[in-house]
Amino acid sequence: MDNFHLIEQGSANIPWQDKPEGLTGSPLWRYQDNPVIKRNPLDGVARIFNSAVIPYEGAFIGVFRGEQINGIPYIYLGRSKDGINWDFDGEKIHFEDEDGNPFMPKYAYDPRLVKVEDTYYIIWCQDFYGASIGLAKTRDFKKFVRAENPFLPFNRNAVLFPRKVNGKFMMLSRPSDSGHTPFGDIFLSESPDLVYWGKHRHVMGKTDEWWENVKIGGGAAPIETSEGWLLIYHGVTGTCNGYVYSIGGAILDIDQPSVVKYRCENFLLTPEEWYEERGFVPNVTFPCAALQDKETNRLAIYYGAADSYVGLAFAYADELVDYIKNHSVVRESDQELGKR
Ligand code: BMA
Repeated sequence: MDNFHLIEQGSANIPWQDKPEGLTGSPLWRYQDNPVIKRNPLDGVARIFNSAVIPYEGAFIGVFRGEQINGIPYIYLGRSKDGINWDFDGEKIHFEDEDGNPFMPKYAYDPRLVKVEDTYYIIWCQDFYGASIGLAKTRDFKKFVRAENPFLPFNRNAVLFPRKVNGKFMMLSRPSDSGHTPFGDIFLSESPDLVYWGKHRHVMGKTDEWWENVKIGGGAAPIETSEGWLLIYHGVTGTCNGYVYSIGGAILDIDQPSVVKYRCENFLLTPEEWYEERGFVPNVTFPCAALQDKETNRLAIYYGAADSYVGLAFAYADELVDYIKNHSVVRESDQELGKR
């Protein structure tokens, strides 16, 4: 694609494995040595999955959903030189309130990690009288200060944009119920200060494509490109044996991200490998982060697999955007501003 480019530099040393010869269809391919995080990854934690990573001080740092051996999920910090082999802190992240007092959520899962200006934000799902969104900030990955909960219950799958848009913080989320929500569209909210959120807009809903006909939810932080915001998200279908979570892709308007410019009618990745099909919850591929390298257009996508493992998939950003555009079906509700 002529003139296509990523906007942010990213990092030249992101994990990578060359595209397999003869790859057809979706332009995503899996890391051959998946899963990169296996079961019982640290003492007291049975599984790590649905986790997010970011470049930090020439290496990588991440926030990981660690399912403890009592079944309760919390967020653990991990560090890696290569984005593949991870060292985890033995203790879960200790959050505090703005006065420095301990302020732990009752549980915390599906964290995203996004840098906006000079601060790193963790966004996750937690109990706020039901499933809702938690938000914390850190500058040094030592002190983690929780902010006000951005949204009313019930809500899941929130992820910040990596920069302000029109001077405002922007967050995607998926209003839901407190259980295994059988519905759900992606919405956008904006804030001047990360405390007060408003100007809510509908971004996109489930479709009648069979792989995303029950609900959808945000995944990795949107990636800024010359074509718009590249959104890698999850779409869910229901079967006689339960939900199946696939990875989808869309491109949002750069200045009005509630407007969907292109949306891929096909999934980009669906459970096919043993570590995606078999696990604590079978048939789940759940993206939470993507690393990028502007020079080479490389993307490394981290996804949770079967609520048991972390997998890596790769793509060239230009090929991915091309594929989304070439297989795009946008409905009326996608193209609207999302205000009714
Ligand atoms: C969703 C979330 C995810 C999980 C998925 C499949 O509701 O809880 O954390 O990966 O279900 O179990």
